[in-house]
Amino acid sequence: MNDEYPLTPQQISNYQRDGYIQLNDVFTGEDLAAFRDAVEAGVKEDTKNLDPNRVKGSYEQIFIQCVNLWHRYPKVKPFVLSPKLGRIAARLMGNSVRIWHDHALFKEPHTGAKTPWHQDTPYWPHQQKMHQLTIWVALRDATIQNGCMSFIPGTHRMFDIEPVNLGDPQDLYAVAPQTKGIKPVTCELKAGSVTIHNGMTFHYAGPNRSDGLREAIAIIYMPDGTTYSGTGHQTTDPLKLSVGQRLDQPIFPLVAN
Ligand SMILES: O=C(O)CCC(=O)C(=O)O
Repeated sequence: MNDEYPLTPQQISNYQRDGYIQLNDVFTGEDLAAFRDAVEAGVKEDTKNLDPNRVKGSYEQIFIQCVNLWHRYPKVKPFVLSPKLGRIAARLMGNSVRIWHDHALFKEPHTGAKTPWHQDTPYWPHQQKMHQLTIWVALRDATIQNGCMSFIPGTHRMFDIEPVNLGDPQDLYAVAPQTKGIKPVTCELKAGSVTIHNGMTFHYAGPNRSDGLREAIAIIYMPDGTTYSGTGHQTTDPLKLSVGQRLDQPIFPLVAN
């Protein structure tokens, strides 16, 4: 789990050009099994009191989302804070990186709705928005049938687009007409492989039409030195930060230089 992933200069420049990249076999064998078991156990515990027959709102139909599992589950923590993932993030970003947060994203069989096209960084209370990135780890195979990720290359350079409301999305071309004509790329992943996207890159995942859960955990990194913008977010609201304050509190640990 702590070995160095052999990221090549070509992969780094492809990521910087396209705003996303796929890396295969980042976790394999016992490490993959331990990571998956730990996240599955955390999601099970977090959701144990939910009524399976409840009426789900439109956001909840997209996926079961459990934020910051690493805070609550000691077996998840070494994976989320792993130097291996941190080094990948730091090399792609070209900066020291802090954890912004993690979230397990489990799309339920048959009922899991699509994840609409969106950019991430506009949702976050950060004053700098260019370099945040997400490592999205497939804990089981992610396929077109069960809702793997797609990306629109180059859209990480498109700023000033209104954030998409995931629960009530508008058509992509209404929100971002400048994406017309750019062909999306869909990335099927074997379990243990990852996609990595810049927080400004438009991405999407289809509905889960399979019989099993689509199980992924997304770990989000921000450059060391990122400062607070003052807008609301569940991770920063309890901290009572001032606008302009650095996000360097213990819940945002530095994981790689
Ligand atoms: O897992 C999904 O369906 C979407 C994930 C996503 O939007 C993200 O990781 O930023």
